[in-house]
Amino acid sequence: MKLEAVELIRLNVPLKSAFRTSFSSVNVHEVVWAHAITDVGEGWAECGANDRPDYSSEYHTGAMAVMKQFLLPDLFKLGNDLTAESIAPTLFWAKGHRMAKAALETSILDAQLRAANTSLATYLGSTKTRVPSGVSVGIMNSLEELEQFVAGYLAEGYVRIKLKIEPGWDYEPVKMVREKFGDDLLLQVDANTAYTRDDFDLLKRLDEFNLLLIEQPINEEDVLGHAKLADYIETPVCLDESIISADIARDAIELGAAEIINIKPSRVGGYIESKKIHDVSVAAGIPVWCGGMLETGIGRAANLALAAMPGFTLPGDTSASSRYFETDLTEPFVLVDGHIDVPTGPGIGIDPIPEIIERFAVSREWVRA
Ligand code: OSB
Ligand code: MG
Repeated sequence: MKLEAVELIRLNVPLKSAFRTSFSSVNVHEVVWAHAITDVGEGWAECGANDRPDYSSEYHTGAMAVMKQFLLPDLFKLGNDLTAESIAPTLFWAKGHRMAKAALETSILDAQLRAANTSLATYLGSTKTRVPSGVSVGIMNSLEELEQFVAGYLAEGYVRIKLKIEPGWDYEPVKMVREKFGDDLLLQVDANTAYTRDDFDLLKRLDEFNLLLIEQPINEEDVLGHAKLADYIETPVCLDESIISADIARDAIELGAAEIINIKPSRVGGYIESKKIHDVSVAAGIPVWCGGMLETGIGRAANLALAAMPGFTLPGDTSASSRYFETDLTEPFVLVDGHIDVPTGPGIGIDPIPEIIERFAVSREWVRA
């Protein structure tokens, strides 16, 4: 196939309520999409970067700049030799920028699979037709507010609760949720690197709550620190930010730093690398689950295909459209009995709704061969 053009679309999508983590509080989710035009048809993908370099070093304006100046010219140069599988090797010389690369690879993979009439789930070797859905619950202003939100999500049917934590919002909220909602609730926490090696005793106090896991407690570069923590506490240590490739995943597992892995395709450079991380983890007996970046339906559809792979044995942050959005940009994904259906159509299996793109788009720009 051949890449003819890519449209980069920036959208500002309002959230139903502010989403607060240890690194930011967001009311309007700023989104970038790649819309690929090839000789065999079009494809869509969502870039996982945030507007600021707060979760990773990547950010929207930077991701778009590297796509325009370095990544896209190389993909145009491939001419008729372009395949989704050829993209990572072609762009290997460019260090980092995995979220930018993932957006381009996924949009072209979507076009390739649509043309072949194959779903992304089939391409990845996924086996499930629906996946259990967890929900990520932001840091709140009070325990009362947190209790209301958790009660609401459980009433909707979410099968697992993840609480965002940070110093000062950890032991008490976890204790409250455990006491109010019972010992059977699947409960985990995510610190987004907010702690340090000096906080191990504090984190050990969470052992009494029988959590499924603690996600990325300390600095993403301190993989050895996570191994030391994993030795020190009972709660399984799960890595998110640290795992940017299958090589790092292999090393983190061998070091004992990753007892569980959160796979986010955007963070690791796409779905092909995600599958490698899945395979490395399964071979080592490490459970994986699918993380999220507040994706609209375009990103969520592809994540659901990944989450349906056999090694994804823990519920993901693959929540329904209504978790974050009053209006999604695709047909909404709905929660049924705590699960979401995996799209079965060709490619990512869903299309954006043009009128809704128009409503939320702040800029649309074409990059041509
Ligand atoms: O660390 O998993 C994270 C959202 C933005 C950036 C990082 C993270 C998150 C979430 C929410 O926890 C995941 C989602 O519901 O999409
Ligand atoms: Mg996380």
